Amino acid sequence: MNDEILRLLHVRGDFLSGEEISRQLNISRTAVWKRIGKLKDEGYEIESVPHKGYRLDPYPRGKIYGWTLEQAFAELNSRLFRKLIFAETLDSTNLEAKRRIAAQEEAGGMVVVCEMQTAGRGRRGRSWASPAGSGLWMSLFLRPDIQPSHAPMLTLVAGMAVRNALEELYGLDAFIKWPNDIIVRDRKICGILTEMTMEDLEMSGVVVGIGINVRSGAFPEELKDIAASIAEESGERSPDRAQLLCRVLARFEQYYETFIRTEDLSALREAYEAHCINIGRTVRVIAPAESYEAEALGIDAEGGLRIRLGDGTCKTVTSGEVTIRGVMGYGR
Ligand code: BT5
Repeated sequence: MNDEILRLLHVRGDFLSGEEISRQLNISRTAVWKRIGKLKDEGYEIESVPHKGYRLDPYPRGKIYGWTLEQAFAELNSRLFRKLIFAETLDSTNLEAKRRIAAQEEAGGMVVVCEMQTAGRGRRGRSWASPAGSGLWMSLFLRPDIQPSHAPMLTLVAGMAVRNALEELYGLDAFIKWPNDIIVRDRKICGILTEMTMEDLEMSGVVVGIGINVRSGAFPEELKDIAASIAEESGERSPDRAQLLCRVLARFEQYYETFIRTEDLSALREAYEAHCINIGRTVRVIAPAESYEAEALGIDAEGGLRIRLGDGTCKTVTSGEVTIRGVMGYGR
């Protein structure tokens, strides 16, 4: 019933009287009033004005509406992304994508989005804070015909897509911190987690999880100094997450096509390096057995980071092997 009220308000797009709702749904005016109250408690931004009725804010600040995403997704008319799944709450969009893939034969091109993750995941068992109303938490499922060793390159492809979208939509001066973070003013605005799916011991597909912070008010205290968000950085009161989703998908598709054509990052390398915050700077390389400083020179066609050590020798490190830290601040 609450869904029906929402649909009526959505279709109307303007004020709809309590009387009209009660007539259409065959419930009492008091029942309408109570249900509207409940929907507001759930975060739906519904304005109530005496003698006019109720109006659903079409550009909500605090909540993603599933149909707004669906509509924007349909209009995107992507060749690559064919299916959108939206849920209010999930443990993790990556886990949900993997469950769906395991349960049924999913074609590639599925996108999973949710409003809130209860167990958002970072790399190496770390967690990703994903409160409601705070971000765009999404996973892309793809079935690229590539060698499994090339799957991690999709993290870099996704990073380029997000960086670009943030600059285009909000004018943010966003940088990529190799391999998987997007940084604005020295704080992390987006993290990416790429995982492979397996079938009969072979790679069957890739799940690219992307978390973009839209508003940081609800973040835990310990993230205050390390997390950035679109609202905070751009001053935009209500970043439209449907628009953001579509822009990220569109840019991803564009870079992905180039990636698939060459099956590596050779054609994207220059563009990646142009926005990678580490290049030309000293980084701390943290490997399981040792940690040292080096100069980051660029990336190679496989997405590894090329570095120069103190003694002048050059080598390439991969994201599976090492973690990189800026020497001054988060990215620098
Ligand atoms: C990442 O891991 O940066 C990958 C994050 C991927 C999140 C997306 S959301 C949709 C999809 N579904 C999932 O379950 N995950 C993906 P890592 O490099 O390990 O960074 C994790 C670290 O970032 C944590 O240990 C915190 O220090 C910090 N962190 C946690 N939440 C954050 C947030 N919302 N914003 C900025 N930093 C955060």
